[in-house]
Amino acid sequence: MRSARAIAHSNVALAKYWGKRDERLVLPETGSISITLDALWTEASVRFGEGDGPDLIEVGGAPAGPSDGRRTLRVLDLVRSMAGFSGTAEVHCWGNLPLGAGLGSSAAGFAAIATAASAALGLRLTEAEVSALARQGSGSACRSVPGGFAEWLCGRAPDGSDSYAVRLFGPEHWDLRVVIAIVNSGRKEVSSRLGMRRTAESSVFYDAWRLSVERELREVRQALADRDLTRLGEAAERSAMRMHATTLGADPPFSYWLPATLAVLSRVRVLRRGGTEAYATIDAGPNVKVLCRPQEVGVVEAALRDVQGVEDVLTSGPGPAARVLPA
Ligand code: 2P0
Repeated sequence: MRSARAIAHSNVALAKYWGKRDERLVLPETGSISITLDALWTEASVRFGEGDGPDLIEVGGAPAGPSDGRRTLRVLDLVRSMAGFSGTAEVHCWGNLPLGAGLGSSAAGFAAIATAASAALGLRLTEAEVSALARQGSGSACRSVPGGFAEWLCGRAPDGSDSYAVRLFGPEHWDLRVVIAIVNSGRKEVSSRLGMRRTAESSVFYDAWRLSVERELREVRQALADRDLTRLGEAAERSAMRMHATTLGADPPFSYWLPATLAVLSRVRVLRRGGTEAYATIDAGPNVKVLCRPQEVGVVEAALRDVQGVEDVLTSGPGPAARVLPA
């Protein structure tokens, strides 16, 4: 039976990816670094059969939307071509992540699909090759393949062969926590893909962003190596604020933030003034992710729950690599 099941966890970038140098191959303008989230995951089961009917792609029991469907097909076609196989595929994904809310559903989903699909056809790929495959479903997915604290290497090769993620440290390296304030778990109006395209093409701040990334990558790498929360948190906040600043400089301008996003940012600063080390980062959505130490999770969770407009709060530690599950 040509089938396999895999699990992958979502991730949050500490140094953000925002913009592509190649849309088709999903090659980034810059490198990025993330922490994998143990608490947020997607499972994918992939089954290949003989025959030439259409592929079936389901997410959470319903047919995948056009964008997810197209991107899944791209990953399946790459796997089929590597394996010299031309049959049809059936893909089912499920997990505990709201879709398109900036909580990394596509990162976990495409990491799980790439892992399961390559295993189902018996391809013996390296972790880097699976990561490059996941990247072509969704850029941030490449970082969920090695898991832990991962760096997506920007790469230079026009074919993208050197653009994949590597594990800087495993999840056991640092018991950091990410407390997520859910402000809105609905699908965002501007997808990440469109948002970063519009920004890279039209934002008057985009060049400044691109030039600022190298320093943040160095800072984040060093802070992770030293387990230095102050250095990590400050770099992660700068990266997030600068990424979001580029959206205001786009034409037409846009923002992923809601009023409660700003209220949470303000509460995080109040926490810091009170001596709790907490630092905020925000992805392509209104929800805020707060980095802190395990012993301060209770204080941070309570503070975020208290902010008007926060619907829910959930906490995660660092998560593992994507892996094939027993049949
Ligand atoms: C990141 N984000 O580094 C950045 C920060 C959102 C903000 O990667 O077009 O779903 O599929 O490569 O990976 C979200 O965008 O976009 C993302 P595509 P993706 O995590």
